[in-house]
Amino acid sequence: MKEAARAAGFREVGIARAEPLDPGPLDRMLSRGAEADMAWLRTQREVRLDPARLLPGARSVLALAVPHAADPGDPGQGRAAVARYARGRDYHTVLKRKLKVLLEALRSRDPALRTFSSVDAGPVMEKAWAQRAGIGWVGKNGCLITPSWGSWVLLAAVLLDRELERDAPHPDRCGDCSACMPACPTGAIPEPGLVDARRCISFQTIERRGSVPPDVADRIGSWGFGCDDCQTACPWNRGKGAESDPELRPVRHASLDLQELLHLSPDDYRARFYGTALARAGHAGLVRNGVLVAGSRRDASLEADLRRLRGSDLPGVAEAAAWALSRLDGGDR
Ligand code: B12
Ligand code: SF4
Ligand code: SF4
Repeated sequence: MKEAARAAGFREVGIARAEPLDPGPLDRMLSRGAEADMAWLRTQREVRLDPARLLPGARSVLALAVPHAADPGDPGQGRAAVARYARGRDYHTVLKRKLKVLLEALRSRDPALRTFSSVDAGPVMEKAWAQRAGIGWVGKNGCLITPSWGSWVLLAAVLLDRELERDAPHPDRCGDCSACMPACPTGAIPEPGLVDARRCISFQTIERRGSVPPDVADRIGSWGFGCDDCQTACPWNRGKGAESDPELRPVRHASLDLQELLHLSPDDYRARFYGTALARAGHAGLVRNGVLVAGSRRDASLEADLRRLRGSDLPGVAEAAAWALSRLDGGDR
C-alpha cells in the first residue's frame, strides 16, 4: 500500500489504526468559539472524531503528504502576498488526482476494498491522522510538521476497511521552542496548538465572507491571501521548501498587484483565479483583501480607488474601504 502511495506521488505515507481521536484539542477550540464562522467544525464534531461514523467497518487510516514550494516571499511595494501553499495549481485538484491513481492501484489488487478519502474538505482530521500515522507532529503553531519538509506539506487521508500494520505515532519535537507564538502578528495562538480563527489572518482572508475585524485588518500587513508568519518563524522550516511536488511549483500568483485587485471584475476573477486555491476567497473576498492590505500598509497611492470602493456593494468591501481610508491619515473621512 505504501509503495502504491509513493508511486502515485505521495512523498510521506503512514498508517494508523482507525480508532476514535482524542477530542481534547477540538473541544478546546469549540469551547472558546475559536472556530469562528466554520460552524461545520462543531456540527461535524462526532463524525470528525470517529472514523467508523464515516466508513462503517473502518480499520485503518492511510495518512499522506505532499510537499509544496516555499520560496521566501516579500511581495514588494504595491503588491499583496499569497501564502506559499496557494502559489501553484490548486492542491485539491493535484492531490485528488494522486488519490485516484492510488485507489485504482489498490482496487486492482483488492476489488472489494471500501474506502473514504479526503483532501481538506472531508470531515476528517488530517493533521491528527498524520501525527498518529508517524508522518510528523502537530506543532504549537497548529500545523503538521514533518522532519523532512517542515510544515510546507499538504495532507490527504484515506480510511480503509482493512486491518494493516500500523506505524508508531510521531513524537512532539517542538520541545522548549515557542517561536511561532509571538511571531503571529495578531496574537492568534493564545496557547500552544490553539489557533483562534477569529484572529487568524489565514481565516479572515480565505474563509471569512463580509467584513474583517479592524484590529485584525490593522495587522494584516502584506497578506492578501492566507498567512505564513507562524510557519516562517519555525526552525523546522529553515532551509526547507526547495524541493516541491512538480505539480505544486508556483506557476502564477506568487503575489498580487494591489491596483489590479482593486479593479478586479467578476470576469477577471473567473479568468485569473479559477483552478487555483485563491478562488476560495471569492471575487468579493479578493477585492476586500486588496483593500485591507492597502489600508494596513497605508498605501496613499491607492486613495482614489479606495474612495471609489467606499460605494461598492460587494460584501465587506465598502466597510474595508472606509477603514482603509481612515488608516491613510490616521483619522476618519
Ligand atoms: C479548519 C482549518 C483551518 C482553520 C483552523 C486552523 C487549525 N490550526 O486547525 C484556519 C482557517 C485558521 C486554517 C488555516 C491554515 N490552514 Co488549514 N485547515 C483546516 C482544516 C479544514 C481542518 C483542521 C481542523 O480540524 N482544525 C481544528 C483543530 C482543533 O484540529 P487539529 O489541529 O487537527 O487537532 C486535532 C489533532 O491534530 C489533534 N491535536 C491537536 N494538537 C495536538 C497536539 C498533540 C501533541 C497531539 C498528540 C494531537 C494534537 O487533536 C485534534 C483532534 O481533537 C484542515 C483540513 C482537514 N480536513 O483536516 C486544513 C489544513 C489543516 N490547513 C492547512 C493549511 C495549509 C493551512 C494554512 C497553513 C494556510 C495558510 N498558509 O494560510 C493555515 C495555517 C494556520 C495555522 N497556524 O494553523 C493544511 C495543513 C498543512 C500542515 N502542514 O499542517 C490542511 C491539513 C489542509 C490540507 N489538506 O493540506 N485552516
Ligand atoms: S496563519 Fe498568521 S495569523 Fe494565523 S496563526 Fe499563523 S501567524 Fe497567526
Ligand atoms: S516555531 Fe517552535 S514551537 Fe512553533 S511549531 Fe515550530 S518548533 Fe514548534
